[in-house]
Amino acid sequence: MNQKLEAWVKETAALCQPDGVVWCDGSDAEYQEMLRLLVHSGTAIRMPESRRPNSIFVRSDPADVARVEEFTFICSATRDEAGPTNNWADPDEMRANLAGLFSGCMKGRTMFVIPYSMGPIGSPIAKIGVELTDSPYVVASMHVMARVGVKVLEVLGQGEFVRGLHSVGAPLADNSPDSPWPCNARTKYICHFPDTREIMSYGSGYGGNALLGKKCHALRIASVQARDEGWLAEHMLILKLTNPEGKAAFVAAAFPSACGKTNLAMLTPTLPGWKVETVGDDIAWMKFGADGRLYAINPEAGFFGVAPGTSLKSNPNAMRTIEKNAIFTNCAMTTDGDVWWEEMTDAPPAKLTDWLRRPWSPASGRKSSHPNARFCVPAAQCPVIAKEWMDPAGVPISAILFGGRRATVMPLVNEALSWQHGTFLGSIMSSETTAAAAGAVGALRFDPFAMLPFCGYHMGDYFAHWLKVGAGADAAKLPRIFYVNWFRKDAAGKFLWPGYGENSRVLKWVFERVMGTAQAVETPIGRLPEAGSLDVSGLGVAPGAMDELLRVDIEGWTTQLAAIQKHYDKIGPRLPQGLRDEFKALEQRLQGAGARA
Ligand code: GTP
Ligand code: SPV
Ligand code: MN
Repeated sequence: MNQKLEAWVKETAALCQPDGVVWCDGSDAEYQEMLRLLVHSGTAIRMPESRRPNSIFVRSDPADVARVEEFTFICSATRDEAGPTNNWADPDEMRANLAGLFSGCMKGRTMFVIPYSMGPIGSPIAKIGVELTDSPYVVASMHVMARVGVKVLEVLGQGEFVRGLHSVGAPLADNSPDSPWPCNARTKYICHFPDTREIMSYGSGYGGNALLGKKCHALRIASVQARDEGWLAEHMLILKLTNPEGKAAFVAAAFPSACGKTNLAMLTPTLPGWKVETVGDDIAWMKFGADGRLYAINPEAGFFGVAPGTSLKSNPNAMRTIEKNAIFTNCAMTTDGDVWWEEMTDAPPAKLTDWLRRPWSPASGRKSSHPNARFCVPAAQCPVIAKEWMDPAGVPISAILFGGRRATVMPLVNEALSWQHGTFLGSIMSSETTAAAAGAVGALRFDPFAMLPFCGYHMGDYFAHWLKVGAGADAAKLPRIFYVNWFRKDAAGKFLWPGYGENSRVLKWVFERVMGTAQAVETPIGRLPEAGSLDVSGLGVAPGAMDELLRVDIEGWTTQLAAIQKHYDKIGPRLPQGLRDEFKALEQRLQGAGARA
């Protein structure tokens, strides 16, 4: 037994005062026991075995449906270390505040001890954490999303681990009934202590707030470790792309939350002979191999994917992945106990129970599922999971894509001129906000590298880290960087690009650029496909739409400069010189192009 772990569990139990402490072994029997507990307490409904074997259906409290960025804190020693894009709190003050909140917070509940490994157990890239939680829903979800249990403790030995303390913040008085989704509707704190590799999460039981291996550990804490140790912890999917001749390349892509990572990771190409297979759908840890190439692992073991919009048309592989052993949260329920969500089928069912447990019909005039309704399912069940997905050495990355939801300005695809220019493009990423986080939806904001809510330190230092990683590498072996945008709209507000499986056309161009066979034209903003080099055969887009999708919008970019300058001003003096240079160079190229026009 790890002595530091034992002492910490004891100390935490004394503080939180649970009725009992259970060490999770990671067995299937334990998973079944969690499902039983969730059904017994009214949190979950078991789905019919004939429809979705071994699956449950859960509805959360309406006050607990997404990540809460407003209450997410980076408690580094100084405000400056957390930087201008994070909420900072003094670590001592926050500890004192949390000690008050956690005191007695698990009364009437069980505290579960979940040892977990992010990455294949024993892999040199994997990292170990332990989550203490009073939520059986979290235990069940962690079984799916990470490798958990005794086998992790064996590898841990007396080693170091990330400490994650989680409580739903809803102690139970003697014999009082539990609510179906215990949480603290008023008070939530998602706190990170990067210096001591600790996480303390209070008041929410949902997703990234509560499954601490995911965003809290694998991104916020890991980004700090990556900075210190010279690697990259990123909000990226990883896919394997194979051309009709059988040649394969691996691509990583950073899109903000609910901007298409899961969909791209398991896409069904519309181009004949091309194949996409999944390595990961949300997080990539990347390190240089002995051969000088950048290798990526998926630290997770499951998918926690956005349900609405998922259909046999848009993402058949996801639909097949969720046929069994799934946990559904905040979807609608059909009359025969199955799930439904917006766009799952062409026509909605006549009658449903919505995620708020109310009767629903198409005439209700509201959505049946919460927009951030999710499925949680083992990655191994994905019909197109790549055979390399658990390779402890990772997969060599040939291209990195950045992208977001941009109705205007950003073209369908744009290749960076260099690693530094690619880092610049990552640093100026912006996207319309989505339901993955509480707050306004559709508001355009800068979300550099899709890491705005997930970077555990100063964003300027994070940019500098990217430049340093590139400068220290063999340029010929670095992944090429591209900026993509599936979300360009026409004047009527309709998407210009069909997206989903048709994104394989862009992947093909990326693949051929990497292999040196596709032509590009150099423009002031980067390299765009030369006429005819993007495969549009059989693509039914409206006349003129392709021109618009690939237009270099000099005026739009020029207008953008002031906003980028403001964004950079906010980053402040820690903004690296290399990016200031890129900004200047872009400004000059745009001026040149404007003068010629
Ligand atoms: P997180 O799990 O929150 O990190 O999200 P994600 O980046 O994995 O996004 P996901 O693939 O789940 O897609 C989110 C939403 O975007 C879904 O409603 C999709 O239907 C929609 N979407 C995904 N790809 C495309 C696309 O190519 N075009 C359009 N128009 N919508 C897309
Ligand atoms: C995201 O918001 O980027 C997610 C969902 O992947 S959550 O796990 O809730 O962070
Ligand atoms: Mn995500």
